[in-house]
Amino acid sequence: PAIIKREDYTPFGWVVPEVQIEFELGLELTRVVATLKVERNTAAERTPTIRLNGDGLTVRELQCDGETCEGYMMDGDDLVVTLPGDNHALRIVTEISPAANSQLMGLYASNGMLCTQCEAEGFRRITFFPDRPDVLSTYTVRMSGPKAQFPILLCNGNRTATGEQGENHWAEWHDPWPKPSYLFALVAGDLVARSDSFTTMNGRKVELNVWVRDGDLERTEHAMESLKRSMKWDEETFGREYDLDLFNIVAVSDFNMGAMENKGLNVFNTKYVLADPETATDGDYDGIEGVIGHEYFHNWSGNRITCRDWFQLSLKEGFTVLRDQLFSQDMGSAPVKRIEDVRVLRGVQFPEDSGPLAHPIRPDSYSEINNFYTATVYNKGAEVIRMMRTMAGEERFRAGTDLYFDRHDGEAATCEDFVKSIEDGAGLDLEQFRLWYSQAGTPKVTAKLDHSGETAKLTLKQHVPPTPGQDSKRPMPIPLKIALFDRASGTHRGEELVVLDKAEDTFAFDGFAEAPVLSINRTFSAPITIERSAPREDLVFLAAKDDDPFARYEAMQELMGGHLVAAVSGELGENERIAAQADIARAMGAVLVDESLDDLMRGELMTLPSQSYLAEQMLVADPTRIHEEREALKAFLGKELRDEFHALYDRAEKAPYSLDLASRGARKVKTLVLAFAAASDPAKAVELAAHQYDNADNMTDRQGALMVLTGIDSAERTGRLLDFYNRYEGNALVIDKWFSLQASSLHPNAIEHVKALREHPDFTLKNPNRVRSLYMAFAGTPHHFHSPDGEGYRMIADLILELDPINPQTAARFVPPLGRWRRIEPKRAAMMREQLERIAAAPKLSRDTFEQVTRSLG
Ligand code: HT7
Ligand code: ZN
Repeated sequence: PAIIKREDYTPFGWVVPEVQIEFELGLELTRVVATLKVERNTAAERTPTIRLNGDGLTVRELQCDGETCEGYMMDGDDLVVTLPGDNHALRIVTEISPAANSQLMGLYASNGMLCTQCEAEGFRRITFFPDRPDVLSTYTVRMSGPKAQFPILLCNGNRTATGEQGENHWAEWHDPWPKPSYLFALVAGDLVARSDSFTTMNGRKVELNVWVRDGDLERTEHAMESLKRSMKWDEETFGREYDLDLFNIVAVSDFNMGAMENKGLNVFNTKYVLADPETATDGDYDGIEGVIGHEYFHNWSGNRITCRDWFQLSLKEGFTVLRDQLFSQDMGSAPVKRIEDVRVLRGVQFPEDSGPLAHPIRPDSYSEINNFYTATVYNKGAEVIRMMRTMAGEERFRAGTDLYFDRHDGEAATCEDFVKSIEDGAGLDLEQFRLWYSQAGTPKVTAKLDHSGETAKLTLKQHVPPTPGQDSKRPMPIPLKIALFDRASGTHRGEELVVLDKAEDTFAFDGFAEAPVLSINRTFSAPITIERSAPREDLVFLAAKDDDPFARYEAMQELMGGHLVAAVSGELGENERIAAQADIARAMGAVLVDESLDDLMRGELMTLPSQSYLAEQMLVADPTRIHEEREALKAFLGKELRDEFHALYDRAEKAPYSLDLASRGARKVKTLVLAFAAASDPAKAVELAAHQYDNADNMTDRQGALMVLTGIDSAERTGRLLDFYNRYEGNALVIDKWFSLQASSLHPNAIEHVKALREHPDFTLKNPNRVRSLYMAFAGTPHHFHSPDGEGYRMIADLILELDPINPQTAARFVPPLGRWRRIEPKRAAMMREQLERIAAAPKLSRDTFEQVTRSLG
């Protein structure tokens, strides 16, 4: 397959100011008549032809300026038409079969309704079109179809006319905002709406609808409230006002990703819309708020200003992730949200950055763009912009974003345009900072604090590791928030921001009669790893005293992580183990009883470093050993702090259900206590978890209890799993949880369970949520995926081969776990490679999977 390079960008030879499309809708057959007004782009090189992208389409009819056109040819899937003049009208007729579209890209059928997904290159599966983000057009759409089957007809923009014709009806929609084809959307189906309105800062009344299937309406209140909060927050925080009179959200159950920001018509995975206390966890509620916010914020960062080409994806995604993170911080607990975001970064993006699929946030080349919707482009992209915000300060950063929105409104822009706007608006010099856009890899910073006389000297060294295609790197500017604590008083004299922009630098701090305790990378001010050999007593100190909640969390992670890495490596003597465990228990014990902490934050401090984060800290990991040591530490703490854990549980159990932070915190610590009990006293854990399950009045408690029970062989396990299934049979999102819990459990036979679940009548490869619920949960559980006999790898490879012809985008997302082979002990690494080679040898692979597999084999 062809490699597309960023440096090869050239503007398109034509502009397409207006598009009119008529859809005659049917599940089996939809006829599409597109009329494109095309004009030569005077800013581009003159060309005798226009290339219209297609994917699996055939031309039924083609007219140019009202006459049948013969002057065209097919080049692969694309239609190339010869155009003599400077202005033409092209009329193209295509026919597509939504019911046969299992890729869920373009126009497809889901549960009897029709919907579209056009980002990144789905529009070319509907009609021939210059399907690239720098071609902006206004769209007028007329759709018609059987009224009984599709009573609701939706599209971008505003509805301008409707009518009926026998059993059919039609609607016409017009979107006044020029947009690229990837933002086009159409929905037709039997839907009902929760309706509301929002009045913008300039008094525009916007009609809001959340469309779902009949029966789901009750579960849309949180989505609607989240939408209104997002609209208000974007006005207050970024000065952004909504720009149409109507905003529609539609929930669909077959969807490749979380949601899609189509102009005025966001399409959502049901997972990010539907919630009530009985069926959704606190995490689900947060996910809905975050994704509703994310898609809404795209209206400015993505739609009003879009991307020039797909290499600039982080321009819209990195910035919008930052915006949704800041929104969620403001809506709930800011420190806990920051910790959660860092956990995702470390758990998903750091491994990506240190593996064969590493790429800069602005990639240089791709074969299949779907493979670049990554944690690097999204989450590291957000961190890079967050660093600019940290260096500029909130006010100057806002001046920078204001300038960006003013300067580039209506354009298809680049990452460079964004950086330049922040540079000019915030008054920052970002010359060297631009390296964050071009260099991949997570920088390692070594920190050493020396003390002599009255001076503390901090020596920082940075190293950006080599990544595929980038052997040597230049030092990058790394903004580090630091504080130096006085041991006796437990206070510091103010946080400072140091920017390390050289390979090595030293920063001196005077006035310290005694060696201070260093708190570094506070709030996780830079997406890097810190290497330092902090004495354990300093970490215990920071875990108890640091006034930055993130740094407190970090101290606990370092304390536990340092011990676990040493234990796994086999370097730990018995005395050292005892001493380390005692220090961890001391720190954890203090966390359990600290009255200044809220339970949400307490829960973070109680959380052990994840298996994948621990593996990331080792050159070559043995997943079984990591799992054993991690469980051993849980068991030790569970025994050592048994009384404190039980006291905490008893207190938390009394909190009545509500969505406020205190009540959520209580639920979080309860399930954490159960997990410690499961490791230290399984019989007690079963008793407590069964009780929690039976008495739960909400899904967070019920799922937490079932998670613990699923890991322990017992009659209670069998009974409650059966109860859960029977209770929620028919509710797809909850049954997804049932699959996930079993696939990610601590139970030693989880692989067998997954195999059996694959044959369950509710399992289907056609629904991405269901596939992910079983297999992503499994692949994300290292002690099962890395089963020593290689069975986990074989299962995932089988899945990829089976899923690839059905839904290549989803299939390709299962390749990265196998691609980690270089960082796994040699015996397993060989088996992982073997499976990658088996996939690569398949006679017919999608471009998506082929690219991921070949890059992973390196
Ligand atoms: N911009 C969207 C990304 C997307 C997508 C969504 C659904 C299905 C396929 C997709 N391909 C790309 C979602 C977002 O980041 O907001
Ligand atoms: Zn997005």
